[in-house]
Amino acid sequence: MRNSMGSFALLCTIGTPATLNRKGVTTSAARRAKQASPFAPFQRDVPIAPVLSPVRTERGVDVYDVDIREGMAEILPGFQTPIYGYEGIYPGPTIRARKGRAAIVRQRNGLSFDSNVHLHGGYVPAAHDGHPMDVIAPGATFDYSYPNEQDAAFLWYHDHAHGRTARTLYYGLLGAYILEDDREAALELPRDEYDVPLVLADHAFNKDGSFRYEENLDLGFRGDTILVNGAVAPRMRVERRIYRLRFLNASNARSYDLRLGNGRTMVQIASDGGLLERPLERTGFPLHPAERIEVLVDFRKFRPGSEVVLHNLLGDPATTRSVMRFDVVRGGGSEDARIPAGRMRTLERLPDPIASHRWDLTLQTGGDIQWKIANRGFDPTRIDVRPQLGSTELWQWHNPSERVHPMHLHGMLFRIVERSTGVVHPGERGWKDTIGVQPKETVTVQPWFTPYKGKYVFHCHALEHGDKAMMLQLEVV
Ligand SMILES: [Cu+2]
Repeated sequence: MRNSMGSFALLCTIGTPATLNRKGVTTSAARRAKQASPFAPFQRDVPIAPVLSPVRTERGVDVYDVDIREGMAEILPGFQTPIYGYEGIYPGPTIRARKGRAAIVRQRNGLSFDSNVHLHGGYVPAAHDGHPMDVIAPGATFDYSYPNEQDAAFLWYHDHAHGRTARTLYYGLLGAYILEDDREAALELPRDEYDVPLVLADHAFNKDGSFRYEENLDLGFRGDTILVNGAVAPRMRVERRIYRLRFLNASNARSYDLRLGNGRTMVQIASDGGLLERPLERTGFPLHPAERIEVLVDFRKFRPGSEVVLHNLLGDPATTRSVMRFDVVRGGGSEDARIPAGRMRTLERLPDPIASHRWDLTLQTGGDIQWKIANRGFDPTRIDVRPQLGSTELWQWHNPSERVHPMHLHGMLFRIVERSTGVVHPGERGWKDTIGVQPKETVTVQPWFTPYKGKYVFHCHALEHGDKAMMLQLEVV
């Protein structure tokens, strides 16, 4: 594996394999230094990835240039962490696009191994989807053409070269892609610095500050440190205003259950595929790998000086429980955004399903561990299902295993019809592209095979599972 990663082998062997383990720190010097531990939460302000500007506009199409390359990031104060990054940064720059205005993103592969780019959640023609076998060779470029004809949504872009995504995403190849539209604009939601993408990922570190990665095919990678936008459990200074927080779970395989301290409420307005029909007050929500949830938080309800911690109830109290903290400061001026009171949209009525498929999600043990779908592993020469353009089907994800499988469908969206474990929460009744299927659960979804014909994949977004063949291929005909 390492040989095929080219210079990655150099990057990941820097320093020693010993780790800075908070629980293992015992010397008195270390105790004195506790205040300065690079792993202590709430020490740094949350970084905000820069918004990428088009290099030019040709006949109404915005053209962006991105270099995929190695870089260094100061993730732990005083340490330099080698990464792979779009434009050499982690997370990569945010792209803000507008519905009805196409974009071309020219990606140049400056790495020493194949790479590609998948626009996760995007309605994208198959040739531009970042299919795992469509890769950009080292030194080559590819112009990804994004029509931006779908509704406003919080999409993201990431590497999808087959068999490597667990490492390449872990080492930094991901970024936010925010699509806006007129319907959303009419809702007068928070904008600019009050509209904040928050990219969550768990990591581990070697003593020299480099990322530590250990492959775990069964569980998927689990780190002992939560990063938000590339900083350890950071703080975010907030004015007494309404904020739009866009959460993305970019972890390899970790699921979160996010709660604000003291049972404070958030108003969920969107999921993977954009706005819900109605705003939804929640005290917390689960977030599985690759899922997005967008909430509004009204910090006018807090006094200046308030510190509001966002917890991960599924985390270890000693390490991965604290996600970030909102520090409420004075000021904020007059608020011009608002929290929608009623209907925000009407979800499209789907055609009646014309076929159904059951996909069993199983672990093959004995010999090589391999995750499978319907007893098959990924074979790029085989098409596993051929739905008709514009049709819908009922797909059952049946999970007899002990792991959560966040199942993702490329190039189109689906709705959740039924969960064998209970009711479908209103927060997941909007458009989705990824759904966490719990152990022993069967989830029925209804994909809408639109808007393009062509070859796409569907797979588990626990990255180690997808890399090790938990992926099938569909062709919309
Ligand atoms: Cu899986």
